Amino acid sequence: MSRNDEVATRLEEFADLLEATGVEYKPTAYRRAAENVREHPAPIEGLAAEGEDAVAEIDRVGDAIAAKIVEYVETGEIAELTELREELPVDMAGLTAVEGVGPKTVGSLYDALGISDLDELEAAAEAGEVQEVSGFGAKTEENILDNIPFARESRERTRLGDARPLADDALTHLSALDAVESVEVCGSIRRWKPTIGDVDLLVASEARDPIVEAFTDWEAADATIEAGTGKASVRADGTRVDLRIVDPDEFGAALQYFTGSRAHNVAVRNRAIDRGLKLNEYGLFDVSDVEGEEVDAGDAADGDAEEPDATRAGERIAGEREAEVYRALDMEPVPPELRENRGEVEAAAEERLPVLVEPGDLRGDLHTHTDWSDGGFSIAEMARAAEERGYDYHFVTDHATGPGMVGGVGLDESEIEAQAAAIAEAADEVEIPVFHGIEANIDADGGLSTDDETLAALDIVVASPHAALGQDPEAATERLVRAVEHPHVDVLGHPTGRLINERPGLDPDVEAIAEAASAAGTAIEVNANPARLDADGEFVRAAIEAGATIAVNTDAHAPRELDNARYGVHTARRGWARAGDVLNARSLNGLRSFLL
Ligand code: DGT
Ligand code: CA
Ligand code: CA
Ligand code: ZN
Repeated sequence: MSRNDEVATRLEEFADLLEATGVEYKPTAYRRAAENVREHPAPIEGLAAEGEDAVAEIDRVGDAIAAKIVEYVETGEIAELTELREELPVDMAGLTAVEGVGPKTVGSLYDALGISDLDELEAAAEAGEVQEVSGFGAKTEENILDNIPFARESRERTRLGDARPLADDALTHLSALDAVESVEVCGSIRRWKPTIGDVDLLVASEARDPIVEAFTDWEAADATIEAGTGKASVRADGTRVDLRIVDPDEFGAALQYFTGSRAHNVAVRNRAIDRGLKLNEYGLFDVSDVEGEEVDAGDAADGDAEEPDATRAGERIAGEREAEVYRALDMEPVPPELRENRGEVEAAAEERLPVLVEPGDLRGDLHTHTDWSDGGFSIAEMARAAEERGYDYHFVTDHATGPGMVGGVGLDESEIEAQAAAIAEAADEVEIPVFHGIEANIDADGGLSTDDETLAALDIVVASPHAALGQDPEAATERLVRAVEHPHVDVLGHPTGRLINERPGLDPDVEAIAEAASAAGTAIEVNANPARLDADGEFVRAAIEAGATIAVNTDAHAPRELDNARYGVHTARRGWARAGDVLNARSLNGLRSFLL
């Protein structure tokens, strides 16, 4: 964590505590200041050393906040914040992770019932005490109880979009070491799961201690959890990062083992046992000549290994390269995204694994925003960013007005019409064609918030749910099916509306939507924003099995967000998507014939 991040986090904590104690306006000022400190290009400790005036030069940082920042950098604490913490000793982050519980609620519940963490909140809600507090009711209490499990889980898992850049940074750091022959991420992050418990790294080297030392010295490491021989764990940005170092000739087997998932590994290991072989993190071994005691006879006899026999006994037949491990088991090498034991082991054995879509297959983005709605950049700036990424075409789909669009963000019919000319003008500034679309809102009943005549004139209509996201599954399914069947809708955008670790979103019958999308010729979006990853892998798989088309879109509100496309592609791969399944992997002509 950079010092800017650290200071911003303190300011945000300050804001929450102020809000919880009933202070008005100030919390907003602290949050805005925090955001700008976090984004500020210069290190905050440098500015603090120059004094309060230098700190107050940061946009939205006033004198009072600047003084607190200098105090923090100089002394490691802010006296007023320390007092607030004593006044309100609560697990703010844990409690506010519950949807519907904000700092103010935390303050009220602490005052009335002394609730300081999730366990106490759950106990009080179960005992019916929460609904007795003024301002709360039975419904609020029920919602709190419903949302606690999600909050617990979200506290334990990191978004892929936060963990992946961290892992990439660790890879860069480790691969620069002379003693390192290979380095890879493994675990859930290599499988591109939307959330990850911890980051797993694997290094191939003859060396041990110097690598452990370099790892614990990694700039992003805030604390060392353990540093052993050939193994170490650190905490970085609040996430645990595990490193294992193995000999180069065992790297492939270790990579296979530590990539998981556990269920995939059990299935692969059982295939090995069926062939008289033994697979573990050290290699694939022929154990037919090994005396009974050296092999775990139990596993071999049962033909079912929940846990591997972790010895090097037997004749090693593969281990240096991961692909060889699979091939020696008469399987195609299985792409990490598929390793969830959902039929990939059988498919690999029968050589019918799909050739999955790759990041380089995308030819354009079908869902992007500009400063006409809530984006931060002009049409031309966004189009240029698409062109710079080598895309063949670019689609602008600003928000239409409607439910969930607060503060006049969305465009009404006349503004949409006016935007057409602006798009044509911006298109002159780039070499690639720029198209005019809209992100329409799907109302609670499945209708759209924009009239048909306006929609008919556009190049593309992405329709997405933004409000009424707590609907029951039946209503959600009906709503989304109706939207998919709307004659002008081309793409169903972020179908569930989930925000990972923040809100669960809709829980529709994905098969029903997949069938409807296939029949109507509407594509289902994989929204690549790492806070969304929506549709997820399972939804994508249902869509493809139903014969529907997928679109991988970033929903970018800024040029750099176009780089999130990789998260969408890997999510689509988790759903077994091939390039042919992806609408924006098509040429402009192919795309046009779909949109007509
Ligand atoms: P996560 O971190 O919760 O998102 O999920 P993973 O899959 O990264 O799990 P993690 O970090 O506990 O372990 C990484 C991989 O290593 C896991 O997918 C399978 C393998 N593995 C680790 N420990 C064991 C074990 O005790 N038994 C088996 N069968 N596999 C293990
Ligand atoms: Ca992990
Ligand atoms: Ca781990
Ligand atoms: Zn949206």
